[in-house]
Amino acid sequence: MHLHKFEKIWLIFGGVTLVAFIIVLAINAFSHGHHPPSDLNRVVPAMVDQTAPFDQPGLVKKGENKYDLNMPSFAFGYAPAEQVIPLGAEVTFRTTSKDVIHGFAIPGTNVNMMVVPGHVNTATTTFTKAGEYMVICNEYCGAGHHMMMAKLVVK
Ligand SMILES: [Cu+2]
Repeated sequence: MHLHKFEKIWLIFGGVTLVAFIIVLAINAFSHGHHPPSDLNRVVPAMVDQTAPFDQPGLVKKGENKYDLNMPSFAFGYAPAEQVIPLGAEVTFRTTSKDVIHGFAIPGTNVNMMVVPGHVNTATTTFTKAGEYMVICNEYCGAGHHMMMAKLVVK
């Protein structure tokens, strides 16, 4: 089989690029210790309301300016629907779904989780700016998806 010189050059370029990509990916994954989710935090979706800490949704003080916010997700909202957070607080959001897959995103922060029934998900952020923040669902979950939100007031 005859290959034109330019075809050979592009094939070699493509192959080298692919190998370089895989090497960078492997180095990155091993150096940062990336691994699949461990499934350690599980909950029965039908029992969320009876399972701690979701039986008492809301803010829990954990230390000096550190809080846990236990906030179960459901069609179509979050509990509590509105929460006041002290300015400067480091908040660990903990959520799970009572029914279908939901999203849990807070625009303007690093919080952006997929909420899968049966699994408990957490994300931590620090609120350094006062104001109102929205928790929004970014996974289509049904007819009321566009109204699925909660309000966080940082002051
Ligand atoms: Cu949704």
